[in-house]
Amino acid sequence: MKMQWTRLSMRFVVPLAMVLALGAYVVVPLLDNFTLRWFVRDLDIRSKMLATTLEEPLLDYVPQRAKGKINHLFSKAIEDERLYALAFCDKNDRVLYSTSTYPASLGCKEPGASREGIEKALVRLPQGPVHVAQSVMSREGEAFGKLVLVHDMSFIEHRSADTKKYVIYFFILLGIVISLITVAVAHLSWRGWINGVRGLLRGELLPASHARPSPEVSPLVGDLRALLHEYHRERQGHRDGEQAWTPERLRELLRGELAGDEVLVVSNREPYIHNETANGVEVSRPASGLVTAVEAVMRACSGTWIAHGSGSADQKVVDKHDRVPVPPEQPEYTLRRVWLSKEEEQGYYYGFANEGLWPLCHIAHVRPVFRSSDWEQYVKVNQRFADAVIAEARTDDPVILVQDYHFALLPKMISKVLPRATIITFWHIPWPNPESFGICPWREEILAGMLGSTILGFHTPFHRKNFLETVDRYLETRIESEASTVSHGGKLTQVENYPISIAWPGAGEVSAESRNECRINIRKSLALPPDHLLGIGVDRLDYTKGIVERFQAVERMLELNPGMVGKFTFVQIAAPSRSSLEEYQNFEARVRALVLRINQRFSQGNYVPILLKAEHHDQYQLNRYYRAADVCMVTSLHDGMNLVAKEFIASRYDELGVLLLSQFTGAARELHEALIVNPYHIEQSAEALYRALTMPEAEQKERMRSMRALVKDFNVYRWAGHMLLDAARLRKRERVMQRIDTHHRPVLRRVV
Ligand code: ADQ
Repeated sequence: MKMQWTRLSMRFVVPLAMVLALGAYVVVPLLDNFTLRWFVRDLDIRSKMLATTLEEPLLDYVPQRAKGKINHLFSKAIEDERLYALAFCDKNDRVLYSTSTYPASLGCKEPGASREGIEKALVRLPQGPVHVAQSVMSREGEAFGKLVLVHDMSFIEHRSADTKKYVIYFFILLGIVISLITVAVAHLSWRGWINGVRGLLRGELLPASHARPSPEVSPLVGDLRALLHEYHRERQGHRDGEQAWTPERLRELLRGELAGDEVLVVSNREPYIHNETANGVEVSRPASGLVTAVEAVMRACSGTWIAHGSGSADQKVVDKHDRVPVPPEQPEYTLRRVWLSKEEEQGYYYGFANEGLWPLCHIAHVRPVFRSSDWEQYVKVNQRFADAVIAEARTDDPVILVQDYHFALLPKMISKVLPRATIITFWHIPWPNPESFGICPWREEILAGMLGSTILGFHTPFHRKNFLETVDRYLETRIESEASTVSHGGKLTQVENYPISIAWPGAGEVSAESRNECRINIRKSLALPPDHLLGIGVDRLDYTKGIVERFQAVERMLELNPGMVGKFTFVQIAAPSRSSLEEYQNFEARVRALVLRINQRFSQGNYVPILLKAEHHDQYQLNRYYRAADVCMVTSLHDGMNLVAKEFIASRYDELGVLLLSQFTGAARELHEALIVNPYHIEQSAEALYRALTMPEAEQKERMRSMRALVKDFNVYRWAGHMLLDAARLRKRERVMQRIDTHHRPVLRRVV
């Protein structure tokens, strides 16, 4: 407080003192000098005029020695308040006639400077300062005397004193105004600076935004970013025992903390799909963020993955228990397939999950559709998967990882039969606010089903908070906000946020092609010159991914920067998804029509600005595109996390390339150095795209290096590790409680 006052008074007093000094020591003397000269000049003119007026009568009266007339003439003349005295001197400089006021000390001596036939001087007499002017008179060319005119100058001193006073007042006022402005400006810019730094520390400014930071914060951005990063790592290192998360560490954790415990995963999408093709049975990996993440965990911990067998050759390759070891090239875990009828798949998967829950949880302005028939299938299929899990479990307390919104009812169904099982449910998509969720006709059943979990995970604290508020609104529960637990029907559920990620090292790290080879080869395959600028987008063809908005941003960027036409191409790799739903068919048609329109608008010869590759690509191919690109655009309208953003970063071991990331993805909460955009704001995205394409390499490297360090540390093993560590902790506690219960209950009973 004291410091603030000192700073404030300094800002006020210093400018005030400076302005006053300027007024007193520079302006007032200058003004004094100026007014004096001005008045003297004025008196010179007056003297000359008076001398001319008096010359004629004097030429008559002096030769006549008409003393009376001369005295009368003089006394009439000095009635003018400024003319103080008059005298007439003869040729020999003797005073012949004078007014009584004429100071004897002046005599007839020559005054000072001569100008325009008049001699003049400023003289200080005891009575005050006077202006003395002498005008020589001649008759018929012969000088016969001179007239001495004495003007009173004390009025000049009075006026000068008055002027000085006003000037000082003016400067005091000016000083106060300037000081106040200085204080206000300093205060505002200080606040701006503080806000800038605060924003930076919260990850809102440059690192988190496509906007440039204010000039006063700019010099600090690099240092602050480095500092934040260091802090983030230190804090995490501290939490994780300063050990990096690797598949080995995850395995060790499973062996140590969950010694011998069985791990089961349940998801709708299977990690490997066997399909009949013209070349026989072929295996493929689905385009799914969930599969990408959980597969990495399953490889680390073995176990059994239970999923819907959706491939045309899936039944052909399983054993009599519907199991198949995977990955096919080097089996590490078991895939157990569950078969669904067309009707079940339609109602549970396409209907309730994807026409109901998916749009319900994503705010992408597509109306959810809820049908009772779909709900019935959803309940039925959840039960079928619960039965499959129970059948696969070799113990009564397995660790079960339930994946996503397809299985909201599963946790409760399993825990009824296996109450000692540790059920970790991870919700891969956002959780909406209570009002939005409230429109689901079976909201209570869904929430109660999920609360059958031991641990319930979301990507971000925001989704977790939304869930707790929803439960609070619609169910009779006890919520401990501090501990983030919900108690419902005698079961305690820990609700946490675990940001999902990708495996590290990513496929890009071990790829055979160098970055330059990727750049050249991909451009060659697209018939583009080697220096052509390339943007990349990789998504399922889903309306939540902001593909339309992305293309509109590309169009606007080309519109605003015609120099980019012919030099930049955007490649969209879009895996067809849920194509049997009308909403998705319409969406695909919209995307295709938009591409056609934009391409027609900007095409030049063979050049088109957007290349749409609406097909599935394997991870190896995706990585080649990521590494060949100058910019990757992730413009989801709403996304739980978004793994494409992290895959792009992982693939860029050259530390180049720019990530343009929607603020509505979970990833935006972590990847502060991406160019963050609001995908609904087309102008902003277009501007950010241009900025990405013209970003200097040094800045690209600085941003990419920082994001790579983060994704490396916050990888998928950490995601799974944290969930499993929490599970292990809860299991230990449960076991201790059970032991206490069995040993002490009889004692307690006896006591009672
Ligand atoms: P998704 O909605 O599927 O995941 P995302 O996280 O981006 O979204 O993952 C997509 C995955 O599919 C990526 O691994 C990507 O490489 C792959 N992919 C996309 N297009 C492909 C294509 N054409 N060919 C091949 N592969 C393709 C959901 C949630 C996300 C959340 C994940 C994980 O919607 O918010 O990040 O689960 O929890």
